[in-house]
Amino acid sequence: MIDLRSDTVTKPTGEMREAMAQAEVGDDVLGDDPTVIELEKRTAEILHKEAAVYVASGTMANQMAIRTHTEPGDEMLCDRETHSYYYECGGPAALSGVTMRLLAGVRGIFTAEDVKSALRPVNVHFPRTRLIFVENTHNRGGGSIWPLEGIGEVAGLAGENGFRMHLDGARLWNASVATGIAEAEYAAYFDSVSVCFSKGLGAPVGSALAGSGDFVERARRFRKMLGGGMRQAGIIAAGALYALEHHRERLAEDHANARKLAEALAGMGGIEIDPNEVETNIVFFRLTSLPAAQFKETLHERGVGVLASGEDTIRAVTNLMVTGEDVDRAIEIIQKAAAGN
Ligand code: TLP
Repeated sequence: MIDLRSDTVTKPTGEMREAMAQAEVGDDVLGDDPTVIELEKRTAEILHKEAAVYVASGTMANQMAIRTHTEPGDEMLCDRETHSYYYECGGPAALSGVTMRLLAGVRGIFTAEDVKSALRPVNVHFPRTRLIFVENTHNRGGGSIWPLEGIGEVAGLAGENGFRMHLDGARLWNASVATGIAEAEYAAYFDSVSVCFSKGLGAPVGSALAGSGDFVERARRFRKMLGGGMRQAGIIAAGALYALEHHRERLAEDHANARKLAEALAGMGGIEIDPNEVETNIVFFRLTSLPAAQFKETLHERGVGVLASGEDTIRAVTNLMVTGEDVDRAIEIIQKAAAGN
């Protein structure tokens, strides 16, 4: 199976398993798991933040950030396709009592002008806008990368209006490798940043939420409240630490594979895609004559895993388990299926 459903499907490598087997552990809720401490320290260092907390998932990191920044009744501004709105089970409403004001970004990227048009005058009727939420790279935007300048402009407005800024950086690693802009340069504009170890980096479990010391201390309480206090978590943190140190630079291979796939798809009948929009490891394409659900099934039967992300849209994500030769093979299989053979 050439599994392009997501970059979450990766399995730990031999070296990663070895690091996990050898990991020193303790009780992380009591604060003495040395491997978790090391992972949190290293993550904070890379992002140039005071502190970080290791959590079970990207969803948990985002939800903890929203809960920590807001009070019930507050409003957050985000793109209409953002992961926290689209795929987190209504978490902001359920867990934080927060409403989401959706901005019409382009491929997940909104502008300071979009934020300006959502500003409210101070008035007793209105919810308090508290948080601006950015996703970089943007999943449903097709792995799109936010321009640093645009982030700066949005952050400038946030500063003027007393809004907090959160970055869903599940794939911030991909943005940095693709642009050469360090993770910390992006992170500098945000009060909090979530990053995932279990996507492109290939670790089996976990994400981190980083920010100021006070912010992370408060977020830790919400992690406990949500049942996310893990005990000998060093076992999984060791996999994350290994991935953090060894798998960031290789994301360039995933990007090259995604680009190769996109360019081949662009030449196929029955498929619409602009390969220039493929900036990192996520490839979305549209089928002009076949339903996506059926196309996905056909590919699955022939050994290629993809996701149907809409009636006529397919998502393919390159990852650690997929080689250049796998992509060549996937291209052949997709071409046949798209031609109805
Ligand atoms: N994305 C998953 C699915 O949930 C769609 C995927 O296969 O791409 N932020 C972003 C930008 C994400 O893409 C994801 C996961 C998360 C947060 C949540 O991470 P987890 O799955 O660890 O909760």
